[in-house]
Amino acid sequence: MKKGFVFDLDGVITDTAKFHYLAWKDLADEIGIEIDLKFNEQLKGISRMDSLERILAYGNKSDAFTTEQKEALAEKKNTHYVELLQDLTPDDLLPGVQEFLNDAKAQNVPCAIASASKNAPFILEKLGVQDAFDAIVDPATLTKGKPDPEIFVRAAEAINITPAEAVGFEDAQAGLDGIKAAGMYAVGVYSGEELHGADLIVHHLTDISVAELLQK
Ligand code: GL1
Ligand code: MG
Repeated sequence: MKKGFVFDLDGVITDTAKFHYLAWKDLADEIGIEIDLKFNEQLKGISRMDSLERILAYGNKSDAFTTEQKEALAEKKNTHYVELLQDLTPDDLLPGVQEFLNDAKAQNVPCAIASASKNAPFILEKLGVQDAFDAIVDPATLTKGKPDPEIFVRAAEAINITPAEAVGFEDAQAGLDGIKAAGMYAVGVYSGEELHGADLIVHHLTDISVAELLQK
């Protein structure tokens, strides 16, 4: 029996994964590195600085910038990304999310956010669902990023359940690996790329119910 839900944000609650891609692609272009959607899969779930490092390594430019320059590049990407978020509204919740969260609340099932994004609180507010979550793990307090299970273990702790009592939702392979390594039941939210190791794959949260998942 499961007792709580742990959600990734980008690509699970809302389609902000596309804005991250746009902002990273623009920045990469500017420094002469061409990235595509296939490469972008490797960035999903990965923190801002780690994403930048992966892009630089991909373009053989790992040593081309100082730490200060890298920080400025990451900041530039974020400024662009935050601009792209300005028009987000509750209509941008992915199909079934609002209903699923309402249902969880009605049944007193705690929900947490486990996202590497430092913009998570801002996005949840824009979407009008900040009150649906009992906890948001602060990614700045983590020692390791996804696929390490740390963020998922911390999310379960924050809602007072064990990882074995949690169902985790992810659209990225690194996240799914983290959920499984934490010992949770893993729901993969399919976004066009193959996902491995999920206990269940759905296209949208409309495909499953709170009651059904609590039985897992
Ligand atoms: C960071 C990265 C994004 C993405 C998210 C996780 O978000 O920059 O590309 O990988 O983590 O979904 P942020 O910059 O908002 O902290
Ligand atoms: Mg994601």
